[in-house]
Amino acid sequence: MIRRYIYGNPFITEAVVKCIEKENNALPYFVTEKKINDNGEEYLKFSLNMKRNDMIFGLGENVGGINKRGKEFISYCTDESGHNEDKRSLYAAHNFILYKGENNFGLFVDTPGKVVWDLGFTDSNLLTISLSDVNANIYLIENCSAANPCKDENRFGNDNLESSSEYEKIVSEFRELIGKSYVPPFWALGYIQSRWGYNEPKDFKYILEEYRKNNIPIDAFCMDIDYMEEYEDFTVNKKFFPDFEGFVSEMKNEGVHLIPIIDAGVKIKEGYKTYEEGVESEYFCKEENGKNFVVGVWPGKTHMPDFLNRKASEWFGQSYKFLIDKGIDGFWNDMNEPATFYSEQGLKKAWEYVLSFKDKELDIYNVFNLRGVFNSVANNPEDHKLFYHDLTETLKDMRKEIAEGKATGYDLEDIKRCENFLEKTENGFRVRHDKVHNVFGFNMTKAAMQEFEKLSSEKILLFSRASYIGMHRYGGIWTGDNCSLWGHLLMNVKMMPSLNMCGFLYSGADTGGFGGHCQKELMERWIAFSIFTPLFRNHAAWDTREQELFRFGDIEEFAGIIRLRYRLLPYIYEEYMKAVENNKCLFKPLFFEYDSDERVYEIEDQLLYGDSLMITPVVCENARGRMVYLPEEMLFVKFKGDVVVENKVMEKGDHYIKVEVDEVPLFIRKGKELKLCESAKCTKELDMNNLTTIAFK
Ligand code: MIG
Repeated sequence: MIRRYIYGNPFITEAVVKCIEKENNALPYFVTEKKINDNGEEYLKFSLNMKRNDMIFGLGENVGGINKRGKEFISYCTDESGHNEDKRSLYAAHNFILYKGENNFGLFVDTPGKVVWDLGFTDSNLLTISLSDVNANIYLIENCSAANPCKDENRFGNDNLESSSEYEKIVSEFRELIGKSYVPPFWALGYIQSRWGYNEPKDFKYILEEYRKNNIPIDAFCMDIDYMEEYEDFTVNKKFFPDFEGFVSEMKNEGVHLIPIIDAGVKIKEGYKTYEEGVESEYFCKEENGKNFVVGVWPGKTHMPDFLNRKASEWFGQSYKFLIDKGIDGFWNDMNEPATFYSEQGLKKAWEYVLSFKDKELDIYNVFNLRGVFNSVANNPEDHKLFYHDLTETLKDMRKEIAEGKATGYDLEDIKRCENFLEKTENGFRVRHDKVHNVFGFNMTKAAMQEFEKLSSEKILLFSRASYIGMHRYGGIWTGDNCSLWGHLLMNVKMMPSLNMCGFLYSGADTGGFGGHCQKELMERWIAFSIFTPLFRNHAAWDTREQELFRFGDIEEFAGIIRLRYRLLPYIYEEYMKAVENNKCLFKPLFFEYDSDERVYEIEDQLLYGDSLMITPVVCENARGRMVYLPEEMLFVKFKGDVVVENKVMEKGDHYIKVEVDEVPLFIRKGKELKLCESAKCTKELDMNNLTTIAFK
């Protein structure tokens, strides 16, 4: 059952697709207080006393474990390249937790501003959730054991939903509230090669040739900012790509798709189409005085499209047409937290500060302050108070949708509350960016996907860096600038179920690590995990060791693992679709199924994958095997590359399994099966009708 608690005048984030009636009783479990912050403004704080063994799961894209108790997290979309264990914010704001206590429940805090989740960090037995103001929709999901809401007439109707644990039911009910997850085109489940620094056709062609020569399947390349003209969105560098269309179709004939990047900021340059259109129609975010806000990003000075303004969104979404017309059928949206290198105001202040110390003797504090000045100019939250979003047209459109019976997730009362939250202007409504920061990237991606549906009859691939719950309906996410670290492989493993709980099924990390120099063994272990993530992309920064799969020697070892991914695609696709249709997770913690086994709550490096499998990736350096815990008897299947080399029933309990660097272990659950096809050089050439089955009857 879902209950909705309305506090103050919440902004309509469009995270939910069902309009739940207002609950008049107080939110149970939590003490609710109004507090005053340092600026004298009111905010809401919810507190709950935790028992020693209570656990907290969820929060999507964040560092830390599957159980996040003990840490503090801040939902505030941030361009964060150091994904250390102590980082409190990454690129997303996924305000959903699954609480395991005396009463299990799900809680979704739907508010577009900053939210601080103190999960027993300040006081180990106290959970507090602090909002940045007094306005939010809070959804409590509990008592889901009776009627499962997700009994869908779906074409994969072989699910036994009655056997789901309460955790799974809570998550499913939440997922039903926020709407079905995005389904990418099938080719997007293939292997994607990427690197910041592929400049021209010959770079891509050379890599493709190596992949083909070495029998490594591949379906797509990402194109990073290098393909553009001076980092201008919706342009192509003519020097490098004199015949871009020809190149796109040449690659497509090879079964390879190109996925260009689109950045949020639009370069300020006379004569540049997107800039001029945006200025002309007033589609950019404005300062308080009405001047277009200027922010430095890749292209130099830019304006930020006002993605919260539906008119501006439509325009920006339509701008992708330039590339779609050239045969492009996939995109990744970057820098949409939004990431900022500097604001003019911030830069000015920084210089003033620095110059004030010129020729003076520095004490130790000043030395540190000075060193930090230019670092803090980038992605400075203070800049978020300098610009505004115009909601006038958006609200008109929402009212129209309600009148036409097309609105989901909000009614007239919600609109009125939202209008009260906003600042009234002469012609309508506006809001300062910091108050709605977390839905910026969401709206960029929504804008694109909504227009893609008009622009193309084909399904288009889209994934984004920043996100908010609700965005999972419009595209996938990659988890940003990780590093070539063993710890980041483990983080990838632990993050997948949390992302799935929040609806993000088409997701994955930069395999091999974005920053840093990847070593051979790390890459092998990483691809052996990423073959299970729907978004499977090898991506790296320009200044790191080249990490395409033929760069490490022993190429056949890499090739075999990628071919296994392709062999698994019938299973991956079917389980993905089942997860979408039934609002379930593809990656599940073990306790989602084996909830009565106390042991499994501690296990975070083994995951259930779809209905049939348990996966047990090797995430440790120099390991030639690992310990696994089997909550029941299972069939152990070990692949060397894409060939089965071991296949035996193992009983419940602890085992050590040997796993060489070119091997992939998995377990088939009792009464379940795994369907495999033969591998091919790309998804287009897979024969999905000729399947081999490995079953554990
Ligand atoms: O400031 O486009 O996360 O994947 O390669 C860096 C260059 C901007 C950040 C993305 C990364 C991408 C990079 N971008």
